[in-house]
Amino acid sequence: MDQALSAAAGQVSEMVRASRQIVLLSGAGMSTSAGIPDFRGPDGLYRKLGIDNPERIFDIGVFERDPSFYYGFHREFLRQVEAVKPTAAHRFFARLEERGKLAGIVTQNIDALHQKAGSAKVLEIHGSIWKSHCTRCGKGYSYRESARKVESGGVPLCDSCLGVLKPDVVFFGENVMQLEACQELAAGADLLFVVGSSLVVTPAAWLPSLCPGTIVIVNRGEISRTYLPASRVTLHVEEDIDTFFTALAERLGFPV
Ligand code: CNA
Repeated sequence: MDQALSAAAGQVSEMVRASRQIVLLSGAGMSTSAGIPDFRGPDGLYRKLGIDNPERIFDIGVFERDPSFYYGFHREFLRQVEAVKPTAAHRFFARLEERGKLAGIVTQNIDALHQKAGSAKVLEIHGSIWKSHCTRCGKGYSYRESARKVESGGVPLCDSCLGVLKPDVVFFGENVMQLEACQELAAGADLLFVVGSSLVVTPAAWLPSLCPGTIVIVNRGEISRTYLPASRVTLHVEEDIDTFFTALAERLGFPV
């Protein structure tokens, strides 16, 4: 193990031992090693899709005008999500929860990999793909029902009123979910991990500013520091996420 990695794992293991209310704010970088590309990283979707303004995929105005643009992306995303397994980093936080150390997770991800790893205390601030609803009559659809419609091509429509279905994912221009609970979690953290997020998307990017404790960032690549409380960021580990959490878990005596 290289020296910088070993030193960072050693330092953070002491912080974990001393903490009782650990909180994680996770982003798309946490799932890249599972095979789901992030948005803004070097192999991210934005670069791959070559779309001028890729945030349009999750723009509610664009969805309302032309839902087929979104469903072109969604169909591919569903294929990926079905196939993937949680990473070492997801498992690490599930183990912390088992040990009574974790107050909770706020995830910006919509892939449910925290839950697949065994985490129960998960707040999905940007919603998830596990449920959908009709944008006209509000009828709810399970993951299976909507996935079947999506796989058969085109834009999925409601059985009752032929309205367009929309997954319960938060689009740009919509309110995030469970914001108050997310804020409470951040405000009670004695140690906050920010993992695999560029901290560009608000209000998730505001959450670290509420943390009264110490903040550890694990992220390679650029992050926005606009809302980060610099004095509370004890460490920024610019390492591969799985490599770091595997090393940290070994230090703590519970390999993942
Ligand atoms: P982002 O803006 O794509 O940033 C991800 C960050 O992680 C970048 O800085 C990358 O360089 C970094 N990163 C990627 N892989 C690694 C790695 N192996 N080791 C270390 N660092 C790495 O993602 P955010 O989450 O900040 O953006 C918020 C959006 C992205 C949320 O609304 C998500 O819903 C959305 N998103 C989610 C998924 C998913 O559910 N897995 C996938 C793609 C996008």
